[in-house]
Amino acid sequence: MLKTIMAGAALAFGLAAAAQAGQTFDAVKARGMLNCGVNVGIAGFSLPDSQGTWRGMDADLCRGVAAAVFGDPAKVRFVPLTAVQRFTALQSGEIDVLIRQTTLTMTRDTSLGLRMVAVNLYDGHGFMVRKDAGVTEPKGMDGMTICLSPGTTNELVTTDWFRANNLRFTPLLQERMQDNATALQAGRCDAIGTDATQLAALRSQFTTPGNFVILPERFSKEPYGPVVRRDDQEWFDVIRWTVSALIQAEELGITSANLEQMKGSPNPEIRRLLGVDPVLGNALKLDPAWAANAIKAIGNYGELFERHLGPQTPIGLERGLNRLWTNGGLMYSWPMR
Ligand SMILES: N[C@@H](CCC(=O)N[C@@H](CS)C(=O)NCC(=O)O)C(=O)O
Repeated sequence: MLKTIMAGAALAFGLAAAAQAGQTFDAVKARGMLNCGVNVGIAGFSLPDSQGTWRGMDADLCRGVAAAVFGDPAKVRFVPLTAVQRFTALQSGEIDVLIRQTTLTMTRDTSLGLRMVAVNLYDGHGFMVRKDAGVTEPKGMDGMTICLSPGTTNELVTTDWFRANNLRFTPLLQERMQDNATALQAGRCDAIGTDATQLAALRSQFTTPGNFVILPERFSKEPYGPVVRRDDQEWFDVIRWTVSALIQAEELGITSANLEQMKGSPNPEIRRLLGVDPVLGNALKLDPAWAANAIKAIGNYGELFERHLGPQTPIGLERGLNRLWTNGGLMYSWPMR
C-alpha cells in the first residue's frame, strides 16, 4: 500500500517535473529574442524616447535579462501593455516575462497560473490632488471624483480606504493612465489614485506640476516585481537571480564602470558573481558571464534607480525603502553561492 502511494507520488512528481523542464527558457533561447511586457508609456519605467528607444527602469530590467541570457541587451522586443492586458498577455505566451510596475499580491501569485518572482521596487499607493482643492489631510478627499486605472491594486486600495473611513468617492475609470492625467489637469477628476512613484512620474510631465500636490500619506504596500508563467522553473530562476545579481552587485560595490577591474578581485563573492568562478552561471545553465553582462549593460541596482527615478531625474525620488538593507532599506540579496 505504502509502496503504491510512493510510486504514485513519484509518477506525479515526474510528470510535473517534465512539464516544467525549461519550455519558456528553451523557446526564448531558440528565438534569440526576449519578449518583455512593459507599460504603454510612463516616465522612469518604460517610455519610448524621441528615437523610439524604450527608456526606464522596467525597460532596462528587460535588457538586463536579455544580457544575462544572450550576452546582448539589445535582444528585447518590448510589448506595451495596459494594466488590464498584462496578465492575459503572459498567460497566452505573447510575452516571456512581465516587467510592468506589477504589485506582488497573494491572489495574483496563487490564482492566475503565474508566479511573482522577486521585488525590484518597494512602493505604496498615494493620491495626487489639485492644489486649489485645499486638501490638508486624506479625509478632505470626501466626495471627490477620483481617476483610477481599472485592473489595478490602486482601484481596490482606494475603494477599501474610503469604505473603511466611511467616506464617499466617485470613480472615473480609464484604462490609459495618460487619459487620467489629462482628466486631472482638465478638472474632470479631482485626484488620481495610483502608486506614489507613478504619481511623481506623471506629474513630472504636467505643464504646470506646481498646481498639483501628492499627499504624503501612503495607503498600501506595493512591492513591484517581474512575473512569469508557472510552467517553467528554470526560467523563473533566471529572472529571480538576475534581479538578485543587480542588488548583490551594489552590495559588493560593483558598478558598470568598475566591473572589468573587479574581475581581478581576490574576493570569492565577486569572483562568483562576475563569472571568474563559473558556479552560478552553471547553476542557471547560462554563460559564466551572465551576471557580469547584465551589470555591464544596465548597472547595479543603485545605478538603475538613480538613473531612472532618483533625485537627479525629473521624477526626483529618494531611494527610501529601496536603499540597501545596510543603509536602512529593504534591498537585500540572498547569498549567491
Ligand atoms: N501597481 C499596480 C499598477 C500600477 C499601474 O499600472 N498604474 C498606472 C500607472 S500611472 C497604469 O499604468 N495604468 C494604465 C496604463 O496606462 O496602462 C498594480 O500592480 O495593479
